[in-house]
Amino acid sequence: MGEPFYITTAISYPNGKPHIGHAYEAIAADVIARFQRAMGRDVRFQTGTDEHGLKMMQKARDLGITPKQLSDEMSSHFIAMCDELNVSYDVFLRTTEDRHHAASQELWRRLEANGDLYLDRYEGWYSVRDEAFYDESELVAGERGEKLSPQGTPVEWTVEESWFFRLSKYTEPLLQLYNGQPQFIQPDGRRNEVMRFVEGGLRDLSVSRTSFDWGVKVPGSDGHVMYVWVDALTNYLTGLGFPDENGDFARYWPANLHLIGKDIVRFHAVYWPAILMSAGLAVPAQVFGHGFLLNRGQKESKSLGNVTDPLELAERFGVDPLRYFLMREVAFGQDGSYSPEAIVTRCNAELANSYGNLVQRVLSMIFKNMHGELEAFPSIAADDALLAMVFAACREELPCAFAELNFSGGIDAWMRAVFACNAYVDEQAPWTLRKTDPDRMKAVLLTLFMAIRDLTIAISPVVPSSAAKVLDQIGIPLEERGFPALTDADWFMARVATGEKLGQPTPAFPRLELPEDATAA
Ligand code: ME8
Repeated sequence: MGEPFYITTAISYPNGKPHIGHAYEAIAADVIARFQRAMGRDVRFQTGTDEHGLKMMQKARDLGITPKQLSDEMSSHFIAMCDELNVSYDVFLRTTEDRHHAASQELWRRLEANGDLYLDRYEGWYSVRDEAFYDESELVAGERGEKLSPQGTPVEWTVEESWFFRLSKYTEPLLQLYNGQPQFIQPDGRRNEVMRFVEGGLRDLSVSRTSFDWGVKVPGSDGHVMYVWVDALTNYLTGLGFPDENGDFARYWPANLHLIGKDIVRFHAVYWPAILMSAGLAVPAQVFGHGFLLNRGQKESKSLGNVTDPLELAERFGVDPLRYFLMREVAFGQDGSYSPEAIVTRCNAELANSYGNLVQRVLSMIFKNMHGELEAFPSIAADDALLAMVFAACREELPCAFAELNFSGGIDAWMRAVFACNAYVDEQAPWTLRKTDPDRMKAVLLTLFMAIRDLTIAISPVVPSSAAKVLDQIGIPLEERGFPALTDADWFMARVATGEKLGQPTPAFPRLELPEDATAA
């Protein structure tokens, strides 16, 4: 078994159906999980839903149902979204599960045993939408002069008895963590923001609520439920079997990567490591705050009427084109914009025309002109140069970029290799060689066959079903579809030795049509 790799997404609030931001995060995490598996790692991939707190309670009240009914109904949409988008999670965790309550209470006891919890009164601002406490100094003025959170959400003055966590005690240990483990918060811009916030000094954090009861009960403190973020963050431990520290926990903790959006970096990069330190547990290797996805440059909101159902997009354009677009178009870490036109333009130019056509043309020519038969062939310098270039892109450039979560950069290197293959086809003109030099035509087509296998393995984490379709058609065994297989110099002769012929290919990357109702960009 390979070295363990534990990756998590944020757990989403199921107070409505999933939106495009949820799909974006799930897809990005899935690409990482599939990439790491293809690199030979033993991946554990967890996602889920964050079902407690005031936001859920208020939404349920508005709908006239219980918060449990709301979370049961809505979490099923999040599970369906992951399944539909081919997200290969190992654990889908719901925070209303009994095992999660038990894990959160055990973590709480540890903070208490370490002397880090005390009872006091909270007086301050709270945003239900962000489920976050804010200092007066952080608030901004709204259009009508009203106070808003730094995220632009309404805040309310809250006064209640509350347990506090001695966050202030962890100011120095946190700064040491950021300095000693510079990759802990990524990208760098977010790291700088967090460091400035912590350097300003930390206040103790209110970690329980008494004005409602939809949450995990505080052990031994009647009337208190945990602040929703305390139990939410604990999900990363629950899914590994905590408080049992053997088994999965021993194997996968600390996490290699918490993948989250930029709005919740503070919870993951400040509160979470402090809580873990207090509980005597190791801190994760990295928290990565990705950017936000905007609809034609605008934030989606019900009032603007521009909320997109990610499953509708997947249905219109296909799951793999949507995944490709999201990973290719947006520089990961920065905000990005999408529109139906942009999806169609990008996917048609790259997936359908450049790569899909290459695959379809080459496999058709092998089928028609060589009866689908593969055989040993003498290569010339141009063939070797092409394969060396493709190999470097697929085995070095793309994996190095993906390991650093630079997806658009990795795909860019891959695209350059696809372009090189297309230029080679044009230069070598196998359709002319068919008459003038049939042996040379075979060498050209078989060189391209080898290149297609490499290109397809490399892009598999991004477009898993379409890539599998190509690899099935060209007869690559399941266990030879990872990155290590690319270094196997004898694979082609082994493939020839099977004697298996190629059949008539069916296109794996069809061209997309812009739906008629799509408005102009
Ligand atoms: O924050 N583009 O849940 P959530 C990209 N329950 N990502 C987006 C986005 C957008 N437009 N909108 C939201 C929560 N996200 C908490 C997390 S974790 C212990 C608890 C991202 O449903 C957001 O940044 O509001 C977060 O990472 C995830 O979607 C879930 O957001």
